[in-house]
Amino acid sequence: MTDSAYELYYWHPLPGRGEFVRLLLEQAVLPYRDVARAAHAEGGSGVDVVLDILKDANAPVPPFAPPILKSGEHLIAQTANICQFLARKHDLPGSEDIEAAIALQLQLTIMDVTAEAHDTHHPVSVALRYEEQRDAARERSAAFKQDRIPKFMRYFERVLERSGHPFFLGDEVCYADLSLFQLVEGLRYAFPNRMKEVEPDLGRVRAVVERVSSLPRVAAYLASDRRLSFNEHGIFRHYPELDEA
Ligand SMILES: N[C@@H](CCC(=O)N[C@@H](CS)C(=O)NCC(=O)O)C(=O)O
Repeated sequence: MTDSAYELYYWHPLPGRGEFVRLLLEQAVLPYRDVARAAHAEGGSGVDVVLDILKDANAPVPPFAPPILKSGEHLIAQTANICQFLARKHDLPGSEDIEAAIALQLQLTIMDVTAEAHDTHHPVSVALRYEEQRDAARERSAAFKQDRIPKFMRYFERVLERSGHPFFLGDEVCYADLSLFQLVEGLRYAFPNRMKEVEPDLGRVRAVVERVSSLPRVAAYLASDRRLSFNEHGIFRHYPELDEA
């Protein structure tokens, strides 16, 4: 690790929104310390370090929620904002002019559907356990599967069709492509039955997912123990009763 390494703060062991940032850091080969994960590996809590930084009174602009990227003295939050910050700072695809606006537009849309995926298991309140809002979760999941998954995914399919390129912005992968991969993988985990029904119409989206997973750095990351598997504490959760027809 170098002095200039970023610090990433995200609840461990949830992949959650932290994973969108990790994929970008890994693909761009930007050195980072996964702080909560490191604390957990050292016998501490993967939660307390995040709570501590949320309370950090010294930050000029305190973040509201993780993921949080520490860059020098600054704490940067909001997943899409972190992605754009890194793209700009390191001159990555999707960092300039109109492309910057388009990459951010796509990333924000991915974050919208991600929030809706979260709300399928927590439709009433994040302060309640899933088991306390199961009936509402069934209702919310039914609508998400019926209307929202196809609407969002067909939108991404349409964007890729118009692009006419292997990725959203052209021949090079941008952070929104990496996040599309994570979104599709998350939805496949959470709603495998529904995704099997909608995926046949999503040839371009599936091709991007395949291309992203085959990028050498992403492939190495996915095969490493740094990659966190989806689980029932994160955003994309698999509850069989919510995936039923
Ligand atoms: N819009 C924010 C949402 C951040 C967010 O909701 N983070 C979750 C974890 S994935 C959290 O800890 N939220 C705490 C809260 O909302 O009180 C983003 O995209 O980063």
